[in-house]
Amino acid sequence: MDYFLTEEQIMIRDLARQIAEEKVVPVRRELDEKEEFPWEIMKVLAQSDLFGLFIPEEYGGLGKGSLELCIAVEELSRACLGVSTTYAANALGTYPILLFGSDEQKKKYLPDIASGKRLVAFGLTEANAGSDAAGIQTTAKLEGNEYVLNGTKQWITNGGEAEIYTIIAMTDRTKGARGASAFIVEKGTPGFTFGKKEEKMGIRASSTRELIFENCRIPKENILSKEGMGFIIAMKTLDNSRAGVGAQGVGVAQGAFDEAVKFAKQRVQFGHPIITFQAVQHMLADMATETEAARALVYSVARYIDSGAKDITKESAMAKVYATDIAMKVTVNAVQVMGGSGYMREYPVEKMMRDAKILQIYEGTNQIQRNVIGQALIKKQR
Ligand code: COS
Repeated sequence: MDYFLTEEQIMIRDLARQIAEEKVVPVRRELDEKEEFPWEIMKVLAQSDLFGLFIPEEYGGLGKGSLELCIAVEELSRACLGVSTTYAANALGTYPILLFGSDEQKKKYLPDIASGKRLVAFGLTEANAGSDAAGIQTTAKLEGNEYVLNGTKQWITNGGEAEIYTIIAMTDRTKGARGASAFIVEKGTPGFTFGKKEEKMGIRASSTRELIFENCRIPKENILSKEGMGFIIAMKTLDNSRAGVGAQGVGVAQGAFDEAVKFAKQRVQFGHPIITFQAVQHMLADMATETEAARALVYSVARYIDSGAKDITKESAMAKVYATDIAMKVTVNAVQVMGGSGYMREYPVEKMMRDAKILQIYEGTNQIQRNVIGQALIKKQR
């Protein structure tokens, strides 16, 4: 399919693909087995300027948009979702600053993020606030010139490894969603520590930790926008980021599909390569079609975001839910096409299947995405 990418977008795709093939594929199994954070690969991405893709030129980035980011995320995901999650979560954590930061905050933080010198993490989720994002209990209380943070964030991607954290906390619990605010917190601030690294089913190269705030004092200038804007900042951040999760789905589906086709051409049963059997062909045909459909939707939504459209909530949710449901289906079927071999660690598809599951869960479960789309449909009919 021709997606009418510009020469520059093709260059970004080829660069990310080359890094994925040369630097990620050879180590992905080891990273998964050892649950090792992919610092070496992050350094390569930084040297290749890929951290600066979506950051404006005036803050040291390349000034590209959501489509370029999705293209890079897709290529990395084709090789390893643990690596691409680390990279994509950095963008997730950066969006609050990019969308709501003051010029001063942008000047202070974005150049280091664009160069890959400092990683970012987004802290919204808590033990009792997952789908119910407005239910967070971490508090931020203004005392003189400082906000004092107390509470614990759970399952934070890049936790412990990142140096910059965008945190949602309640400044006024009585106001519900309208009582939340967003803050920038730097690693090393007294009162800010990390819990143990979580042991996960998949995306094991990525780091997932608790963030613990105990009377953590930050300058009051570290608030993003103003008090009460935290929930909106979180929602707009997710609106911008969810197309990227869709791109992760497209990438891992493509990776699994490629493996399944390669295997089906080589594996001989009943005297013929199994790809000549219609039962296998039909599975591969569906996998190819659905992956392409997911890619078309993700790219369209990314272009829609880049057009400056104001309301992207429904479209982002659509890209996320469709592409990640397809990713789960395609990776499961890649294992099925490859049979016993697909189930073995010697081949990469069992990892892809384990990895893909998180895409239906994080950045809003796929049930929440359907709620978001449903709510948008109700609003439109009013
Ligand atoms: N953009 C702008 N504003 C938004 C918005 C969006 N995408 N979504 C909601 N809002 C606004 C609403 O308009 C409402 O404003 P008012 O107070 O002026 O009416 C306010 O925010 C509260 O919205 P709502 O009542 O819809 O909030 P709910 O508590 O019902 O929650 C969902 C809405 C479920 C959509 C939200 O909690 C959510 O996205 N949950 C999933 C969280 C998630 O993705 N977690 C993953 C972890 S982060 S990696």
